[in-house]
Amino acid sequence: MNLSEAKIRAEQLRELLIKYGHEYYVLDNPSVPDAEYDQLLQELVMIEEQYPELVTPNSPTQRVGGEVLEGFSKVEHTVPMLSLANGFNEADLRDFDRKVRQAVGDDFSYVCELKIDGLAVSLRYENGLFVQGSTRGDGVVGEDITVNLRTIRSIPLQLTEPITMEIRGEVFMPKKSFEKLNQIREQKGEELFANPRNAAAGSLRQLDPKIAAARNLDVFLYAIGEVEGKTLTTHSESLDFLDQLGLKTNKERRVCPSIEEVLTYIAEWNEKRPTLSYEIDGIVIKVNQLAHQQKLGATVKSPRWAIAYKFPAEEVVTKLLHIELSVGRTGVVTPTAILEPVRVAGTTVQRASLHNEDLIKEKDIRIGDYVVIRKAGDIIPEVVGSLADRRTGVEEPFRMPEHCPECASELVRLDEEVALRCINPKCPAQIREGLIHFVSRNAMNIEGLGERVITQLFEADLIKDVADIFQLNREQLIKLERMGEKSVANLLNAIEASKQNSLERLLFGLGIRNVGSKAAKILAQHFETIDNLQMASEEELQNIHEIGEKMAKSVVTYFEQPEVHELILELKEYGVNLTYKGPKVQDSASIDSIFSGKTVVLTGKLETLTRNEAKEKIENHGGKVTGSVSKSTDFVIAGTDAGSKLKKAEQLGIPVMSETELIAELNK
Ligand code: 0OX
Repeated sequence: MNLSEAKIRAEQLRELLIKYGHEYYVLDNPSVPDAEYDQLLQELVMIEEQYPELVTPNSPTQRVGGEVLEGFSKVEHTVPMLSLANGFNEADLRDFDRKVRQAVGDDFSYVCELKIDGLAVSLRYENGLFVQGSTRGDGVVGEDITVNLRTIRSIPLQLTEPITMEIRGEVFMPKKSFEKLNQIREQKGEELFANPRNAAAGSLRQLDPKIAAARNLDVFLYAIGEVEGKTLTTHSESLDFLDQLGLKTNKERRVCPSIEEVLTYIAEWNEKRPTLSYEIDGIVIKVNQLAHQQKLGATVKSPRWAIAYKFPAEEVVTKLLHIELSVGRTGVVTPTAILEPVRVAGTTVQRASLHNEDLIKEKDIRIGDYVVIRKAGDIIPEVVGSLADRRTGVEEPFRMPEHCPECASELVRLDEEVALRCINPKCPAQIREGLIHFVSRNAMNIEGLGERVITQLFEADLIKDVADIFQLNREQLIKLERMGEKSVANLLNAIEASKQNSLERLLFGLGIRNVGSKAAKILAQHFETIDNLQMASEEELQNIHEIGEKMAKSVVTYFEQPEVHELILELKEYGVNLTYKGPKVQDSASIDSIFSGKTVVLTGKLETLTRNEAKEKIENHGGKVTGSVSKSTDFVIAGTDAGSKLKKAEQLGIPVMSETELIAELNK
């Protein structure tokens, strides 16, 4: 075959492969056997190998990129990706319906859609070509995962029209693929994914597109963010338009003339849910008329024209084998139900927290009982109650012990608390849990130093308090289980790097009673050094707006302990930073700036500042930066290529500033 023959054949093959691929992956209705598709694809691969100049970026052979990324870059969503408000029962839905009616009258319809339990993504097509795909992120800025999205066969690389648009949808992993993936992971001794949603999220987060390609992900598209040169009047029309462009939408959608039909749709799908090949966690109800959507608008977080009805969590019955006790960092003793393993919401559950003795009594849960289990928020297993009529007489009521299961000292009930505590400061369980907390993500964030390694180090007597972490050495670490030279080197680097953390991480990590991560930040910002904080009186602490009496007392009591003085000296000696490094704050009302107390929206590309820098600077000048323009916006900062936000600001008569004007104001 010469070049010109090859060119003609390659074009033919591409056309056929795109058609068959669309039938197979998008319409789920193939017209040729799989073997024929594979044969044609193979033929195209060979032609492209022989004549690399014939490869086009959107050839069906070009889905999986060869390079491994170093990280994902950030993508700003020109139209924010809002999330949905939730409803849990009929009353919530009728309430939603009443509010919609109040705003737009009675002349409208709803569209009901299955709520796919996956990951929201945005796809950008330019002149019909897929150019960029991103995650939702915080709704304003997401991550560029184009290379992974290109591997999803149901995402066309080219639309049927040369249109420029941005669309949203949900990437998910079918139930069967999830089960297969977990089976393989189990055989390889790898950690299992908790549910298809996590598996899909984990796959899209891979830096090597080959991994995502092997994961059999799929997509349903359900909204248009922006479109050029096309006027649409209803949501159902938009979805039909997506179909026409070759994009995959969910076919179970239904236009419902009133809330009554919406309720019928929900009841139907509540029954039919198990028959689906993918997971759904509810039903999305949207006002169909786009003009009405516009009129209803959105709150900061979610549109007022849509609501997600969430299905009640799946409940299953299993046997409570026994109750295990564990001692936490603060000495609280928590009972945990050990269950006969049971599948619920996609995973096998064998443990569930029972929280405290009162709750066990209230629910009349006895050891040996059959109990009802569900997952709260579809993640954390909980015991709903017991089935008293299935008792045989051998079940035993549970009593909390009087002594700590780890150190045997007497347990006490402090103040009015329901929890029982071990108050022995030398209790090994508390020390170990405290160390685990110290290195955790929101505290010192030492990667490679998780629960398993800390427990080993603690049991080998290599660390007794948090300061000991900073004098660990290679010889000690290399002896631990599953620790090679590389992990040791990485761990020592991570420990070294953590010494530079700003003070709030250390403060939170120390586990001072009542001081959470937010309070730690306020204290660090206010006092700047640990020495200043250590000298602060209760009164001084309480003078800080966000610090109450209880927290002030805990802080003073903590720093009065001689062991704490010693610990701080040791930390200093090891070179651990004990000062605050973040931005200084002032009371926003007292700042002399035009941004003081004002709400600001950033849009378009900034040239000099990054978005985060601009946000931080505006905040340091007492302003608040939000994602979308509304009547309560005071200023809009418009960079280049500013889109719909700028338009809206102009419509609402909100002052608009350029980046140069912003910088000038910030420098005043
Ligand atoms: C889903 C789903 C999610 C568009 C406007 C706000 C939310 N998980 O299946 N979101 C939406 O709608 C967006 N629709 C859906 N079907």
